[in-house]
Amino acid sequence: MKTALITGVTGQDGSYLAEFLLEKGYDVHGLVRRNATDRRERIEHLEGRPRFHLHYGDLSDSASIVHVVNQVRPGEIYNLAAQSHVQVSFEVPEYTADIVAIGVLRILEAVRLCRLEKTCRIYQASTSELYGKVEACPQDETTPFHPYSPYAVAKQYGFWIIREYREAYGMYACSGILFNHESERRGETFVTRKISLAAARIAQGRQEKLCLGNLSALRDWGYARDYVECMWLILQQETPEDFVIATGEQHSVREFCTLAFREAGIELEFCGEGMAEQGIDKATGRVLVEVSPDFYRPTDVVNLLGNPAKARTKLGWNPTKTSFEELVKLMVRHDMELVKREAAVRA
Ligand code: NAP
Ligand code: F7E
Repeated sequence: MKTALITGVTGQDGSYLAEFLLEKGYDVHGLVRRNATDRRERIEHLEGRPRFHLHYGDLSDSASIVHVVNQVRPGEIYNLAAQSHVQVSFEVPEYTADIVAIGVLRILEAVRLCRLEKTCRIYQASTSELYGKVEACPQDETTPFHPYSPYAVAKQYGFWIIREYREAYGMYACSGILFNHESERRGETFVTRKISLAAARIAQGRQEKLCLGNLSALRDWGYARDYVECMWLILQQETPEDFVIATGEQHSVREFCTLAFREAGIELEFCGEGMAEQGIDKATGRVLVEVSPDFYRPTDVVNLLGNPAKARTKLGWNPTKTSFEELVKLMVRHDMELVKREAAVRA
């Protein structure tokens, strides 16, 4: 039986990956950190399954990682744990660097200390944020990096230390350079989920308006459930290599908003420019979307578009299994139901 260790198992991707690996017959171990509420809603449905195990640990704590790696002795490690919010990384840059950069080093060293470097394959959750202030469009595996936030700079260290250990020690360690991927399990402060939830709440009279930052930012948004398959495929290749995982399609935050509100039954019209731009309900004339400086970043990445050609050919992966339109629909439909249930509980 194959054994995998997932850091970040309580996150969006970790929960989908755990499901995926359990389906494939793996023994799945997840690293969780202690928190006061002990809420693990994304993996609640997996807890208690015989092949699903949780271990306390923290990427800031080398000893805990060595202990878990030694106990589990995994054949595959998926390092998904991170302080993953770009805007938050401007507020907690040192912590972000500790987890997102040095955390990767701690995992690599734990594998070496446990003498697993010849048998354990490591996947590192890298990111399109490495392209940052983009130097070419679309971006592929050969595009130069220009990280543009404390988060991205830390991820760049993670990318290079993985490559260094691959070359220095012959370890099977590689990075998936994943472009934004979203789902009904996305954290509520990332822009897509913030929009899908707000559209559902506004449509059901539970929220007045939605305040956003840069509406013109462009992203290549895919579906997280489709992307975890690539993480696994990357570790099943004969030789370790890095891959860009993206859809090859680009949309703006404004466009995401328009589609999400339409799915919730509201036709929006955007008027004005910059901070004065507003999203207005065509039927009632009510202002439902406003721009706030609170959601602008000191430096923002505004033009991400990935080229998934290598993943398509070498991994045989289909980048457009779930279209952008389907992604928006499934998020809004999920949140419409969620808001309905919340309202019923309160009533
Ligand atoms: P997420 O939902 O924010 O999940 C992050 C996970 O990391 C959570 O399980 C969190 O645990 C855990 N974590 C945070 N700090 C930790 C620490 N100090 N020690 C141990 N665990 C810790 O992120 P995601 O969207 O699933 O993304 C997964 C990975 O892919 C991240 O590394 C992210 O940077 C990267 N990535 C994401 C995207 C995307 O679009 N989603 C794109 C490219 C790369 P708690 O539940 O306790 O907070
Ligand atoms: O922002 C703009 C914002 O926070 C997307 C992480 O998973 O993907 C994610 O990082 C864009 C940015 O994601 C709001 O300025 C406008 O340009 O949803 P986001 P992100 O920063 O792209 C990458 C690949 C990762 O690796 C990260 O871990 O939307 N935007 N208004 C807003 N963003 C937010 N959060 N909130 C707003 O109100």
